[in-house]
Amino acid sequence: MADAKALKRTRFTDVFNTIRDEVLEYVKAQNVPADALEWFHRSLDYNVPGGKLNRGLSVVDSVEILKGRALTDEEYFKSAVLGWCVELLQAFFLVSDDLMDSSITRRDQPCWYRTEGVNLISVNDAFMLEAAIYYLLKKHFRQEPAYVNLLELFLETTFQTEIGQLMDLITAPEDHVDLNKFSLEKHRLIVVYKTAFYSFYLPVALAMYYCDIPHTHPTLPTVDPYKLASSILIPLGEYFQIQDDFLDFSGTPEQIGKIGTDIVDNKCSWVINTALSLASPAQRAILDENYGRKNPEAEKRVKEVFYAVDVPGKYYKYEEDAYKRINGLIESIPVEGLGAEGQVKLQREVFTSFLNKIYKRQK
Ligand code: GPP
Ligand code: MG
Ligand code: MG
Ligand code: MG
Repeated sequence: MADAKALKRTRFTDVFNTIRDEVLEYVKAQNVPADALEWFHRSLDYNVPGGKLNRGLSVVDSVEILKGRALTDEEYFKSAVLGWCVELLQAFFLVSDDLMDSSITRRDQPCWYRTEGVNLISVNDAFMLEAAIYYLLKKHFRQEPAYVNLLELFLETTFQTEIGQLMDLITAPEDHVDLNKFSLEKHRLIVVYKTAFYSFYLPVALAMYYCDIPHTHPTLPTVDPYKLASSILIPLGEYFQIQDDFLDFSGTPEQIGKIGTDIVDNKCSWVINTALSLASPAQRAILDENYGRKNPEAEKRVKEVFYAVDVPGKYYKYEEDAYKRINGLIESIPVEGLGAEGQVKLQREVFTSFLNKIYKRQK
């Protein structure tokens, strides 16, 4: 089992080497100097392949489940290219997010902007990671009927994520802490936009477009499979970001590969919102005085309140409830799949496979 997983990763990572070289070839053909080419090469290697690859692999897994058979080499390669496009989008977001969140480490290494000689050049590096997506889409999908759908999906999802990031940032001003501005409703809105669309809906919808699943069909006039997919994947994404918020506070850097910054950054996270709903007036006063302050002692006092009101207990309960609720949503898809006769159908397993990748995750 573990071996099958490792093999899957290796096959997928092999495709990264191919697409990275294609992108670099393109840049080289513009006659850019060797130092610029080498810089972009380092940025790609440093920022793209080192994560858990859940999003990228989910594109490939979803295509396989939808087709209901092993993929041909060409189908595998193309699905993997789409998967790497999602990972490139993620790299673009993370390089930018770490700068905006003043983060220290990511994926067990210093954040890119903190490495030797990079700093604000990372803004341009992030743009180039994004641009690589559109180069690859054009190169590999220009001739396919799904091309415009794939393109629009990347563009729309990027916009949604940026809207989410804006809400995340302005709800967490650096110089003014006001916990009255936080609420679980606000949190939900932020995380759906900043995380759920790009991390969950995007990989599955890409797989569906690649398999030419239509939005509507004469034999299913009322159900749009993309809408149904979204109605499951957005709650799944919300659950995932709540895990991210919880791990930011409770996980060790060795475990999660990054140093949590949410308390110091004054973030409207699930953890602070949960603690606010449980705190006594005295505990509330400690949170008001110490949350969002750039000092380790204050951060420690906030964490003590989080433990005192048993945020971890609340979280474990939330996780069980979310798992059950999402499984219930998945059951809204007919057992035989949803779609027109004789065409590729949306299957429950697309969602259970994604859910099981993240259930009880520790990093
Ligand atoms: C996760 O937030 C959301 C993103 C990484 C999207 C960023 C979007 C941009 C348009 C830049 P997070 O800050 O909680 O993630 P992490 O904990 O990994 O830093
Ligand atoms: Mg961050
Ligand atoms: Mg952030
Ligand atoms: Mg986080």
